[in-house]
Order: sequence, then C-alpha cells, then structure tokens
Amino acid sequence: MKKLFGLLSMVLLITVLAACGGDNAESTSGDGDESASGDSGETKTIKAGIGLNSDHPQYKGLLKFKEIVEEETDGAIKVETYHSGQLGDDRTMTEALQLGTQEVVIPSTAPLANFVPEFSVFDIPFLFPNEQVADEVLDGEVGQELLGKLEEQNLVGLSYWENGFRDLTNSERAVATVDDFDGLKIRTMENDLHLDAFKALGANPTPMAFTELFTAMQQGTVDGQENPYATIYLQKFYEVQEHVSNTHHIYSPFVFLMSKSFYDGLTEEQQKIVKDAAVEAGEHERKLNREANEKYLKELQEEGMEYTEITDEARQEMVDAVAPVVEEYKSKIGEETVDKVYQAIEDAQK
Ligand code: TK8
Repeated sequence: MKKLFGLLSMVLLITVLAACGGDNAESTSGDGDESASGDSGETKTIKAGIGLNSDHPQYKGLLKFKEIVEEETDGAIKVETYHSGQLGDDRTMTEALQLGTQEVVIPSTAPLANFVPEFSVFDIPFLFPNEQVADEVLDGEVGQELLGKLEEQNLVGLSYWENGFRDLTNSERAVATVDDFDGLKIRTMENDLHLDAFKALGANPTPMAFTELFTAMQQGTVDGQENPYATIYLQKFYEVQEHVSNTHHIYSPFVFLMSKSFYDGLTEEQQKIVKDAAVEAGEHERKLNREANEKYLKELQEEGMEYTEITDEARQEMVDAVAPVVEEYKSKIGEETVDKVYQAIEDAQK
C-alpha cells in the first residue's frame, strides 16, 4: 500500500511539473497573442457534417468555411468536415447539435421545420420565382427573423446556403402533367407539407432520410424522388432513375447551423469570425451550386435519362392541385410568417 502511495504521488508530481512546464512554454511562445484564439489558448474543434457527397457544392462551401475559420483564428478553431451523411442525416445531425455532440450541420429547411414549424413556409410549393428573389427574402428581414427562432431549440442559424429548385425523377414514366403523378411512389423529405402536397398531386409519397434514398430507389422501394439537378447528378441518381422533369416545384434552402452551447462558448471575436465565414462560404456555395444546376441537366441526359419539359399550363395545374394544402398549412406554419414571406417576395420583385 505504502509503495502504491509513493508511486501515485510520484506520478502526481511528474504530472504537475509537466503541466507547469507546458504552461511556461506556451506563455513564452504565445505571448502578446491578441488573436481570436482567446485568452485560454485552447484549441476548439468544430465537427461539421453534411448529407451530400464531396463532389457537391455543399461540401466545397464547407471547405471554404474551414479555410476561413482556421486562417482567421490562427488555428484556434479547427474544422473537421464530414460529407455523405457520415455523421448521420439532417435530422439526427441537428439533434446531435442540440445535445452538443456535434457543432455544425447544414440541413435543408424542410426537416428543420420539425424543430421550428415556421421554416415550413419554404415548403410551400412554387413559392419563389427565382434564386435572386430567394436570396433577398432569406438574407432579408424575415429570413433572418426565422434564423433567430432556432435559438429556442438550442441551435444558432448563421446563414442560408442552397440546394436549389427541386425537380422530379422516377423510374416509371415520363411526368408531364398532374395525371402522370398518379400512384408514383415518391420519396419526400421528412416534412408534412411535402408529404401532403405530393398526395394532393396524386402520388404515393413516403418520407425518408436522404441517406437511405439511393438504396430505396435501387431496390424499388420507391419509384422516384425530387432534388435539384446538381444533387441528382453528383449523387449519381441517374444510375437508378430514368425520367427527369423540370417541375421546379420547390426552392430548397440549406441553413448553416451551429450548436448553441458551442457558439456561446466562443469569444465574441470568434463568434463574429464563424458568422462571417458562414455567410461568405455560403455566397461561394450558392454561386457554385447555380453553375452546377445549370450544367447538369444536359449531363443527366447524356447519362441516359429522358427529360420531360413541364409546360406553363401543366405547372399551373400543379399549383392548383396543391392550393388547398397550402391553405390548410398557413395556420400550422403561422399566418404572420406566411404573410411576411409573401410580402417580402412581392417587394423583392419591385
Ligand atoms: C442532404 C439533404 C438533401 C435534401 C433531401 O442532407 O433530403 O432530399 O435535398 O440535400 O438536405
């Protein structure tokens, strides 16, 4: 026993000495360091996860965020990046942020509506006429107000990125009109408004996490799905899907989310750095994504997909078919939010 005590105190002594030595070493080399690393000098690590793969602009944007943050904090904040749902799907990663076991995720707004119902306003089909209007609304007052609502959920919304306008693919038939949706087994995001909108179009929708989608299409559990061209192409959905139509039924934003407990633990200067980086990297991501969405419809056809164009009349029929669902959801989303967003869209087009 005595021996053991001796050993223990020895270990203790060594540890204390080592710690002191370490401190000294740090204070000499880190002296006068007024940078964003904060006074403690400890390195903080951001584990950042996304659902899309490393070819997607979403990942390129995340790498940009990493580059800016690591540079501007002189390495005091490190960013580890994970793509392809390696850390989970949008919902489970968002929950990990709430628990404080993950620091960043960039989910679609649709699953986020399960945390803050007002986000479902962006799930109203045919809401935004184009990306420029979407930018103005999201980066404007009402968009920022919505980000603020995330705080009650222990989340901090730093900026909007984008997936873009969603288009339908399936392995059954060319879809040109509402009638063509009849009975199609469509995977939707985990969002009630999406589910009900696709039911109203006559489809047979199933909500599912993005991480399970490819296999579900491959095995025929679902006939189709909807995502922007860049996502369809870069995730290689053309390998398991035959038809694509430019339904453009929803504009899908992403939200750059940070865990609130992590954000609160940053110095004010670091908070500003991560916020600005999320905005700047988001601008980069939107630009790359728009280029990608323009370019990949052609490539999808080259990969053998059959493209069907939706006429204006056919699209209007779709708008009419989902109108009752939109009416029903206004109160669930919150009338005030819906009105503000409609108003902001109008203002952006003046
Ligand atoms: C990726 C998702 C995806 C979304 C979906 O995590 O689930 O279909 O479009 O991009 O956010």
